[in-house]
Amino acid sequence: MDFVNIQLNDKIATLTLSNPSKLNALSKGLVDELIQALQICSENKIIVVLLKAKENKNNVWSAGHDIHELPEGRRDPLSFFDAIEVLLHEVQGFSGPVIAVVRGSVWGAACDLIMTCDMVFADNTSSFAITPAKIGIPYNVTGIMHFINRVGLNRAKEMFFTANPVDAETAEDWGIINHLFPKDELDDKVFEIAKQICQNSPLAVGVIKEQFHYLSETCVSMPPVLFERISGLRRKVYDSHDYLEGIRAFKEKRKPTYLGE
Ligand code: YZS
Repeated sequence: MDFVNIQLNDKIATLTLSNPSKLNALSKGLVDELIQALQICSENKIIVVLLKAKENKNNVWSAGHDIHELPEGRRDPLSFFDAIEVLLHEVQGFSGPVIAVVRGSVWGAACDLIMTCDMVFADNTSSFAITPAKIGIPYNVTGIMHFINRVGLNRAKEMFFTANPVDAETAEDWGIINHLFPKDELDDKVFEIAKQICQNSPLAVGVIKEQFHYLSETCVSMPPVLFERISGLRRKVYDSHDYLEGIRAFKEKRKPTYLGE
């Protein structure tokens, strides 16, 4: 694979995002490989997947969606069958725990990926930002639910409205991270936890994971009309001048000028 490194170690697999020159941005190429890597893990009866990212000089775990690949308007940028969304479904549907191991900053869709993982362990260089408001993107319903489920309504609003990175200590306090470990101990500690999980019944672990998934999804019961209204509201954003402006400003390395239309 070009962008993902796979290491299989008995029942534990380590998948490493490996495109440091692009700050491990979630390009379609990288995401498709990650999906393929999870399928390889299933075929090899892997119980625990550790998700890591190759370190880079910018200290970025992943810069999120590759902004150059976002559609330029008139199309939902985060729809159900887009690669990143498919990846999130695959992580949720994987038969055992997928554990994120984080050093450095995590942005946008990569932060959603982290929230979708079953557990997150990190060191004190980590930070977590969800940035659609900064770029002018209407976020999708499931993505917003991932954040509400993990950090609660108030903190999710703070993360989305400010788009500011949440530092490691706060992230541990808010429950984004299960545990912070010292930088040098992070890998060994997480591997020990993975080994412990592998000693338990894989069938029970897998079914419990599925139950957590269904139970967290059933928190919201929404009448169809409300769901359609949300789709309409999101469309207003991705059909707007401001949607194009956010993406173009990023590409042109300038501050966006939003008109609110
Ligand atoms: O100038 P070159 O060609 O070297 O490219 C620069 C950046 O343009 C590029 N780059 C990206 N390219 C595509 N997609 C990205 N997400 C992305 N991020 C960065 O990488 C080269 C190095 O970036 P610099 O800015 O020079 O590096 P640095 O000063 O260390 O800053 C690193 C960060 C990560 C802080 C900075 O690049 C940044 O703010 N990037 C955007 C992070 C972000 O907001 N990601 C969210 C993308 N959106 C999503 O995932 C969702 C769709 S949403 O927006 O809804 O949350």
